[in-house]
Amino acid sequence: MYETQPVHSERAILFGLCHPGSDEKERGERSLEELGALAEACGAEVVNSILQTRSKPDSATYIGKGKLAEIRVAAEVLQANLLICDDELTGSQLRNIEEETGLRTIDRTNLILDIFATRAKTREGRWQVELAQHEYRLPRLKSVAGELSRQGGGIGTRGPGETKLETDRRYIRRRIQKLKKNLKELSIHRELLRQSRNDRGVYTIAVVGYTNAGKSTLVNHLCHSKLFVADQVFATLDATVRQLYLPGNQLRQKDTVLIDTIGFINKLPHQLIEAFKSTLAEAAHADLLLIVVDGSDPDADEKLKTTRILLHEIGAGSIPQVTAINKIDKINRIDISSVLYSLSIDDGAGPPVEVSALTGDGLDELKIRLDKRLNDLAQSPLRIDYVLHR
Ligand SMILES: Nc1nc2c(ncn2[C@@H]2O[C@H](COP(=O)(O)OP(=O)(O)OP(=O)(O)O)[C@@H](O)[C@H]2O)c(=O)[nH]1
Ligand SMILES: [Mg+2]
Repeated sequence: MYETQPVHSERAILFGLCHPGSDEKERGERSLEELGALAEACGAEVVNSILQTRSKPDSATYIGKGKLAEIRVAAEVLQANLLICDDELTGSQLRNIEEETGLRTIDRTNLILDIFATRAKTREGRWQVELAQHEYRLPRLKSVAGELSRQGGGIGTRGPGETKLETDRRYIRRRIQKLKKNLKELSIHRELLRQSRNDRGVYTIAVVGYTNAGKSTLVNHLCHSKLFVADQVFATLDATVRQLYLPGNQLRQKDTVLIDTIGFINKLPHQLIEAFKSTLAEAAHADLLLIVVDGSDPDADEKLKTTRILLHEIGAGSIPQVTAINKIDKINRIDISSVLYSLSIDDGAGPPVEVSALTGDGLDELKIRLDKRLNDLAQSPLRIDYVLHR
């Protein structure tokens, strides 16, 4: 599904846990599938996926000693040299798994951080990723300083200052402080920009949704902009603001901007949420959210649920919303699942708008809906109070 970038010749076995029950099994399988796409996006070749049913993870080895022995044998047969766990592992779990199997092991968090490290282009983006990587590595230093050194390169090792990272805790702590200070300065700058948009009386609509849903493509079509678009996870790592012309702007005597944001993913590492908080704050401070869902994705409803959960986590859960079901050029409208459709219905906004950001189909209807929603906000006494006091 996602673009592959063959960087390494790593042969990976994926493993994960699921609770008993057929729904849980299906959910676990889909999660492993997504993990496989993430691993492939990093250049690994997935040679096997193992899903173990357990009511809770083993505190020492996550998946259990017996299963690890099986994995070791499978790795020998398949000539695998990397294990990837679908959850975040503790330092001691990582160390125990590596000792039991003799294989380098990384977890989902590490993999996502690695993708962010290869994608971050701006100074702010790079600092945010570096901060998240240091926060992730600090409590795990013991495990990574052991026999299986990570200094040889490969997935899970990319990013700045590798050698020092793994040998000098004090250096990492100092670096974390420095990065936080730098990011704080940039966030003040962002806050000022946001303030100036408020002072000028600009409505902001944050475009949010699961990674690869088509958010940047939609912003480009609506705003005639040229933001980076690609069939890959986390193509966008910055919040970019673009002017949007809506017929109602004049009536409301306010301009409107769309803000393209970072895509969400299931089990988005908390270190990344923390490190990217100033970028994510653009969504948290928006007047309206435009939630984009890839309607052609068989997992669209789960991904919409994940999006909603993450919106709550970043403090954007109660912002008014309009949902757009995107990529309808790839599907029959009739095939949009009723579950997805009912999940997309929003109390104030009504049914979702079906669009294709690629062909432009449905975008006029989307603009009408956004206009209507902004009109409602403009007339709401709550909204006036909100503007005056923030
Ligand atoms: N067929 C089809 N493809 C689309 C549509 N919208 C976006 N795409 C494709 O989907 C892929 C992802 O698009 P992006 O706009 O980069 O998605 P995004 O949501 O910004 O992704 P991230 O920034 O990675 O979170 C690209 O290959 C787009 O060309 C659409 O309406 N129809
Ligand atoms: Mg994007």
